[in-house]
Amino acid sequence: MAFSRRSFLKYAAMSAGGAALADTPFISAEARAKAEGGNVKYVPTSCEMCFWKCGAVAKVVDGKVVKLEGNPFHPQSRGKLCARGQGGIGQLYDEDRLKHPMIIDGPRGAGKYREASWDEALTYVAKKLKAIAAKHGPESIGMMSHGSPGDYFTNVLKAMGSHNIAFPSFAQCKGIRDEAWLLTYGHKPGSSCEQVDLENSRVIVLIGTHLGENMHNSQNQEFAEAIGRGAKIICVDPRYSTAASKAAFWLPIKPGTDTALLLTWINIIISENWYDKEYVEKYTEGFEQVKEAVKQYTPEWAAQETELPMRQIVESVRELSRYAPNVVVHPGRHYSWYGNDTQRARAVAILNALLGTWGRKGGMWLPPKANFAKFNDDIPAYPPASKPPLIKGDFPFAGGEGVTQVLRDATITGKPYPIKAWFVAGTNLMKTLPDQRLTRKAIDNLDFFVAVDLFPTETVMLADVILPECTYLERHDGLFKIKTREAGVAIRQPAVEPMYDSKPAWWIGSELCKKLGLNEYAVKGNGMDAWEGRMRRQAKAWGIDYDKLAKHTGYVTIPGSERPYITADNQPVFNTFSEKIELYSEDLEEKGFDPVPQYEEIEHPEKGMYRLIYGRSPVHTFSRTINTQWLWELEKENEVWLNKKEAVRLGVKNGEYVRLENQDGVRSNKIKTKVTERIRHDCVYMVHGFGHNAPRMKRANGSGADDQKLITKYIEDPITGGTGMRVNFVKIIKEA
Ligand SMILES: Nc1nc2c(c(=O)[nH]1)N[C@H]1C(S)=C(S)[C@@H](COP(=O)(O)OP(=O)(O)OC[C@H]3O[C@@H](n4cnc5c(=O)[nH]c(N)nc54)[C@H](O)[C@@H]3O)O[C@H]1N2
Ligand SMILES: Nc1nc2c(c(=O)[nH]1)N[C@H]1C(S)=C(S)[C@@H](COP(=O)(O)OP(=O)(O)OC[C@H]3O[C@@H](n4cnc5c(=O)[nH]c(N)nc54)[C@H](O)[C@@H]3O)O[C@H]1N2
Ligand code: SF4
Ligand SMILES: [Mo]
Repeated sequence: MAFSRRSFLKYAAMSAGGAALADTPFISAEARAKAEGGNVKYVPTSCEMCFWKCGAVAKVVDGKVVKLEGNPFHPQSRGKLCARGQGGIGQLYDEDRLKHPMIIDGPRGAGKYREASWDEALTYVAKKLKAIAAKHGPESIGMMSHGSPGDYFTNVLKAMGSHNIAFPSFAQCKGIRDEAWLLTYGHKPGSSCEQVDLENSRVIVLIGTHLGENMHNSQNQEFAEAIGRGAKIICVDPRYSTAASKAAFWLPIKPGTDTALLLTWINIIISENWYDKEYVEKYTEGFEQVKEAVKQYTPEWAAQETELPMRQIVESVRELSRYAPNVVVHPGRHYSWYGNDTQRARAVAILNALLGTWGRKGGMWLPPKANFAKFNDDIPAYPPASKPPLIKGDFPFAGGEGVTQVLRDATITGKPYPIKAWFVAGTNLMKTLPDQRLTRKAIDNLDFFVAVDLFPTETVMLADVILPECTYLERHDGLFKIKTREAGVAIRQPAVEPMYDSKPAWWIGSELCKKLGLNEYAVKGNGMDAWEGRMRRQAKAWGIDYDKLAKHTGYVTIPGSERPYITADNQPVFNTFSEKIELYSEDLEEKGFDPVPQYEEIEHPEKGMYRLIYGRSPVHTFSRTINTQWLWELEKENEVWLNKKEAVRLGVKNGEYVRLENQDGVRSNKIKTKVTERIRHDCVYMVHGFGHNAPRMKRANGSGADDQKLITKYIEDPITGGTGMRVNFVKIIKEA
């Protein structure tokens, strides 16, 4: 049975009172198992089918996971999991998983490997890495990672003296947005989740952000609640998305012109005096400069540029202003669109500031207040980097998470210095980075390539050594600091023992430290419970009851941490130079960029070509779930959305298979056409992640088409290094 967090809290307040929550037998995982009897276990843990990291509860019967449900205590799941979360069992029991360490036995790419023991594989990896570090310096070993395995291998690399570590969650995802908000507010718009108070919003603006397809659990629950309450949705998307279907205003914008709309909205708000004067005066700097800079952006001009009706542009922003500050312009998440994206994110940040949303009910909640004691289990300081890290490239506002493609470029060109080895964990680079030709070229240039993954993906099958991690349902990780409106701590712990010869990343990293002679960086203690020992020490340092977390609730709140709105004694803190919201950015100006965003026109496709745009399926996560039994059954292949008039012109029928060919002559796999009026005439859309070229992933291999294959062109954002990927044009090739 599943409870919503709300109804449970209500129940608890009626019966036991809030304080006894964790021990309420009704919900304690241990008590629940006891009540059911038999060979049943309930294990609270954290989902890793995507990075929302919902609290999940695994039901285990006779040593087998039979069900996953949402943890009612965890604010990111609220008693529910999305389809992918429930599908996690399919990942665990997928027969195509990597089962043993493997060492290459033939040329790279031929797919020939021999099984090895962990001892042999790790000894070999250590020997190779040491030799490369001795010859080229430790900085010549680069790492790319996504998700929880990253931390453990970051430790290995830094201990060796390399800081060339980059995460695609920066330059291919939300890094651009985060830096823009840091420049403006001195804060990211959220750490694990965006600080949007959708639950209480009266008007929600979504620029591209396709909630309902982008399926981050609690955010979608709040979105649904908001719609149920009658909140108005303004959805800006060239495609009639799920969110658009719930919207009061659907603005089918010409792709790539969003900044024109945003700057015009800002101009209208200022010239009509619809902005929050008191808020702007108290909390912001640079209003007058913004006012001047946006004067040129008139509704007439914007209507032409965006191909939206002028009335719609004005009416939508009037509605937005009417309910301010209890409104929010969603900061978005995936931001690497056109190569000028930092300024689009700045425009969104400025618009929110003028409406006074930061710290306001229905706007953006203020981050929770909690101090976690520093804990690193007495790991010694890392040696200094052997050479300055290259991962920020020439991008003045690239963040610490690094710019993946810079590492790739250095592997190809040897500049500013050569990268000779890659350590890749939990990311499918062939699908994740734009221009697969460059990714392949870089890999071919490597002296050594190690991959840690669950599956024999197209990237993994190019590695020299493959190390099989066990799934999140078979391992300890964390503890995780969770920052929603409140701060909390969540656990990940195994529901079952690792299958086959797979191991948790913490163990792999720790054993590798030992093989490298870096024992002081290994996890303290021996055996498979060493990491749990560390988690216990960490819980103690943080003042948290580990057993309560592990056996009963899976999540605990930090009391008193939740202070979401501005009040007289809860003032927002802006970590900018002026300690205010910087509408005008002197930081940007100093580096030669526009201090107030200006509109830049981009290239548009000629007739007969369509801009390739892409997004999410609610039942899949990127490329990682396509092979997952039940999720694959729900959606086996992607479709290409094509406007109906264009289809008639081309003679393409709904359901017909076609291929797409891009401006560089690169062709996709065949893909089914979805002929629809729900997309503009100048673009085509597909879900990212399909079209695997990975023969050992039997379900996923060859189903659907790969957007990344067609993304041979990308434009780097000069401010942050984000890779604009919606700059490729395709034509439709009918199958003979
Ligand atoms: N063309 C195009 N490119 C994109 C995007 C797009 O929409 N279109 N989206 C961008 C965005 S927003 C993001 S965030 C990135 C996502 O990029 P990635 O995170 O690289 O996405 P996936 O393709 O899912 O690859 C994840 C890999 O991790 C493995 N894996 C899954 N779970 C585990 C685990 O527990 N342990 C280990 N060791 N491995 C695991 C999977 O088997 C898979 O090989 O892609 C970016 N790139
Ligand atoms: N189910 C599921 N949910 C996920 C994920 C997943 O893999 N699966 N991944 C998660 C991750 S890491 C991320 S980063 C997010 C990504 O999700 P979002 O941040 O919501 O994704 P975007 O790529 O920004 O937006 C995709 C939408 O933008 C529209 N679009 C395309 N071009 C333009 C344009 O020029 N202007 C405008 N206004 N709209 C445009 C597309 O039609 C599509 O509806 O999703 C997260 N949620
Ligand atoms: S949103 Fe879905 S896939 Fe992501 S962590 Fe939550 S339940 Fe898992
Ligand atoms: Mo992302």
